[in-house]
Amino acid sequence: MQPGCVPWPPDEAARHRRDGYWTDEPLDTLLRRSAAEHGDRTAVVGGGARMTYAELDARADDLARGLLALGLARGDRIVVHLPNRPEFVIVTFALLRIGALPVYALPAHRLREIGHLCAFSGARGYVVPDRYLGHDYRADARGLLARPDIDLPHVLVAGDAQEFTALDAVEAAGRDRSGEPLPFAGPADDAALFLLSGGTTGLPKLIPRTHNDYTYNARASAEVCGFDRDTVYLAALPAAHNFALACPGVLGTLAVGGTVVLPDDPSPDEALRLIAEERVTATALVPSLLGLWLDAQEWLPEDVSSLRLVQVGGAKPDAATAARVRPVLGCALQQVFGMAEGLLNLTRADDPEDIVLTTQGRPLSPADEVRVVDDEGHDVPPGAVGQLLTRGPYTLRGYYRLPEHNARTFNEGWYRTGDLVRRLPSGHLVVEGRIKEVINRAGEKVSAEEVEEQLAAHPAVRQAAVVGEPDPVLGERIAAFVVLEQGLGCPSAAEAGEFLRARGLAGFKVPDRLTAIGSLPLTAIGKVDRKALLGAATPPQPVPPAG
Ligand code: OOB
Repeated sequence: MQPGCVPWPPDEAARHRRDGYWTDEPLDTLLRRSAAEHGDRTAVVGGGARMTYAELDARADDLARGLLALGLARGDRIVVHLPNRPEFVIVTFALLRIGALPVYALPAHRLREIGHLCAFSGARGYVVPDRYLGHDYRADARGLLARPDIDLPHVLVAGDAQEFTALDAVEAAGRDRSGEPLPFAGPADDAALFLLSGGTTGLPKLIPRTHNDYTYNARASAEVCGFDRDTVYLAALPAAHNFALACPGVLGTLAVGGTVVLPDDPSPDEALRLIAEERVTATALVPSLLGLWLDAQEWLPEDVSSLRLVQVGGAKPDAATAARVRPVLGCALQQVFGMAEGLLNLTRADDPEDIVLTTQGRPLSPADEVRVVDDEGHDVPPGAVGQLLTRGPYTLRGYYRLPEHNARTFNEGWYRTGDLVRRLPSGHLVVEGRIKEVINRAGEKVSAEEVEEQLAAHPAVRQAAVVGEPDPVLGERIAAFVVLEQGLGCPSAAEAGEFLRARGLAGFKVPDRLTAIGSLPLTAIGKVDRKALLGAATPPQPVPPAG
């Protein structure tokens, strides 16, 4: 086991093997098998090119040999900061094939998040595009190299590498070594890659996903979603996020011989155009993006007749938006309540319509264990709201290198999700809220603590508290409350945003609203009373005109 990772207890591991959930194959085997079976079918479309399974398999091998020649080795952690481009897929399989572990950053992350990921994981490599959506990622690399606590021997760039190493050149060097043996990519109960947690603490935590658990995650969700070789999956969300990576996402599609389509930009127009052009059959969206797609399709319809399934998850959609999917897009809706930590809940194709519209699904696996508990950890009566605890064949047993946090978050393997749910007799879950201090802004998870810490660094701010207030489009928006230093004026939300971006914080964490208050309300035990702030966050109702 990779040091810093927590294994499943031997008896549970034995049970998951016996029951067929764990097959002891390295994760990259899913591409090997598909390449053997469907070599000349199209695996990936994107970046203006199409790649067959045979080509993808060969390119991943070439890059793997090139990476070995560069000096990367099994067990190395590599921060992968790539948007949805074919390189994302090639780099993923190349790393898996040499036993190096991708640490997946989101394209929107900036120097602060990336610096933490590199330092905390002890990364030996950083993989970036040259530019994406107006941002120059090579500048981030320079920022990292300037930090004394980060020793990053390899920066690899997809595109114009400038002073760094071009990914193309590494691949070409590997091609010259074709035939040289690749190391064994397993063992399969070891970590294969790291996902980022939605973040309750100041900085993202690393979630080790093993070959066994993640292969099962991808294959089982592909099966539940009816994916097969005729599936054309559009990765509309970042492939670096669990939902689009393996639920079933990119990996689930490749496991069954389907085609993955990677859009050049994340706009609804580009996505709808690609659906028509590539005859896309399935995709995954967060509720706010779904709303934009529905509006766009109503305004300027594209031919979306190929669509069979739209998954929506990451946050809870309102029932009215959910109900528009069939009439506007002409396909089935599936709700997905998942987490990078593991457990996935999905509605099924044969669920009654009201279940699909109003619940967030039921667990993927017969081996998923779910409890709903009160504040004391006792199971609540059937149908009552409580915190969701879970364990199972693909839910982590501990975050990477955080023993103290793990001691609080896990109990006999049960992971405390921080989500409040209600369980129906059918086993479907309805998400009713959360107790963790996370803001879910358009499906992106923002740690209140992290934004508070960063705001408090502003010279005019003595104290800051941040809450998620309801928003009709985003689900929640970020509302910040600040207590000012004596005699100093309050920065506007735009100024505060500039300040936070300049500190290297991802743009999606910047407060949408900022209000100065005299003091922060406290609870009886002296913690900041977020509920009271939430009351204050609701904008005053406009007063109707007199008469
Ligand atoms: C997905 O994963 P993460 O790790 O970004 O966020 C997990 C958290 C959950 O604990 C829950 O608080 C929230 O996001 N969430 C939902 C939800 N899906 C996720 N809340 C309400 N309704 C839903 N449908 O977000 C994720 C991972 C895999 C598949 C889908 C989503």
